[in-house]
Amino acid sequence: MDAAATRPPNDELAALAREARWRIVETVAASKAGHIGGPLSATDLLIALYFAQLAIDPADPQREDRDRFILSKGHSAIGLYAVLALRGYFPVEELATFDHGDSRLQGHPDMLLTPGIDASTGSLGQGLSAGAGMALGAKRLGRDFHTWVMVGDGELEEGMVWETVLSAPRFGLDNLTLIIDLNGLQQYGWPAGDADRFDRSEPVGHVDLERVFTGFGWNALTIDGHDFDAILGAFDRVTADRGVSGRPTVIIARTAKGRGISFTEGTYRWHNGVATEEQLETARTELLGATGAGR
Ligand SMILES: Cc1ncc(C[n+]2csc(CCOP(=O)(O)OP(=O)(O)O)c2C)c(N)n1
Ligand SMILES: [Mg+2]
Repeated sequence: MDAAATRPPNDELAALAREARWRIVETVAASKAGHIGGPLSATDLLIALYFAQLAIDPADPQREDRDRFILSKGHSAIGLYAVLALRGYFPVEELATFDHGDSRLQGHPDMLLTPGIDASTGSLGQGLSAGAGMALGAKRLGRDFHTWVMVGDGELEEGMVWETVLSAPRFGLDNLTLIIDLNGLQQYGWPAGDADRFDRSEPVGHVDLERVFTGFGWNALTIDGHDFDAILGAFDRVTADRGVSGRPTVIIARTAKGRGISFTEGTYRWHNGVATEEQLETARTELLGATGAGR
């Protein structure tokens, strides 16, 4: 199914994103371990991809001509699992097994275990190379699917990312799109000086990413990664460009780490973490309303 042809209205996407955010924080609390900040910054982008863009069929996760999505920032797996569950790949109740030894939903995505996962990730830096391979394979075999990869901004410190940034335009991969979840924070941060090891400064705050990617031969768009009009507009430009420019596109999505919950938003302290009962109640009220009616 081509999701772009039958897009839900933005308020529906926003409601799904609130539900996904609730599932993320609730699931990690129940499993007593997991990441929060990265999954929450990526939620709106993931919802937009899975409900309004990707040509996929949850009933047939291995369909050959499906669009591919690789969560290169694999530590945000619970965000992807929540969205896959809401999209119908597996029951929402299965989220309760997250990170258990015998679960299909491991702490990092496993393409051999979980329906809907196209690449196993978690060791940062590798997803874009895998995605370029898929996109190149599609070109060589004359297949019409699109490959999407999401990286974190801290992940851009991994050298392997740049090997593919350099080579993808030479292969003419206009069927490959990179989304950068530019939330301004990683796990710790850069040292400000000897006395202060962790100043939590932006990983790539000193870089003009649009200029860098354009210089390497990519199309580059910068958007607000929490604004569905902006996200879908960028997706439309990617679609319009397929088979036209011969260039891959990067969508530089400005986001907030921990987005959507007052005590997690904008702080490295919730890179990972387990909410208390009281914090869960706050999160539920903020995301779903006092009655949970937002669900
Ligand atoms: C190769 C590698 N080094 C270190 C880690 C540990 N690690 C997990 S998440 C993370 C920070 C990632 O920051 P960013 O890419 O900005 O992700 P986000 O802010 O979206 O959580 C680190 C260092 C890892 N998973 N892989
Ligand atoms: Mg980050």
